[in-house]
Amino acid sequence: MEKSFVPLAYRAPSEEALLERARGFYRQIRTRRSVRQFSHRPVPREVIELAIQSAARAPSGANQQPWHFVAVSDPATKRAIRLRAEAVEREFYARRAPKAWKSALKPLGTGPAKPFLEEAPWLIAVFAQTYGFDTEGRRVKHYFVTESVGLATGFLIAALHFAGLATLTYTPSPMGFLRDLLGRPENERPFMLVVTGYPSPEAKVPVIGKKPLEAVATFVEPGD
Ligand code: IYR
Repeated sequence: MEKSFVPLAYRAPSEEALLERARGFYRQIRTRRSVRQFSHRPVPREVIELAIQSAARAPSGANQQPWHFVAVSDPATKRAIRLRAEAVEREFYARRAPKAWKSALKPLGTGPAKPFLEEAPWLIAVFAQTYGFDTEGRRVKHYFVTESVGLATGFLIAALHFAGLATLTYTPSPMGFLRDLLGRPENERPFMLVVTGYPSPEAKVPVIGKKPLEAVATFVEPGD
């Protein structure tokens, strides 16, 4: 494709505004929790459309945007997803999961029952396109697919959280069934299910901690 450039539309905020906005975003995002109990209360489709549009603004390898989002509110489809997912989870908890994995999950209190897959008004299945097609229908290799789709999914849950909804990133393993169930093509692999809606008024979340800055970041500055 012929390259063409335009000036970046950008106005630097003052340093004061920079700090205020950085603090504001952190204050918002730090309240995000993975929620497993949802209200049946419907969420307008436009909210989901906007969040997906936010997700699709994520950077991606060679700007190939190797993702597709299937937003499901249809009860019969949600039920079908739940039934398939619970079959996978029964196998996971009974046989597939190594002991160490199960003990890592203990604090979360998870198990094979996944009622949230029917309770939540929307399930957003995120697909990763392992390759694409050019205008002549020839296969095009995609670069950094996992990184790109991970970024888009991060944008998606941040957008939904910012809007005021609860989210759960859910990955039944294996989850190949989602491709068949949702009729997606061969070049797409299911990446994650993002469950979203209002939390149930009864929703409880485990008491867990997040690592402090010193544990997750190292700064290398002049004079160090
Ligand atoms: N998919 C299972 C197990 C599970 C795995 C991880 I890694 C989690 O962070 C949480 C759960 C389940 O959803 O129960």
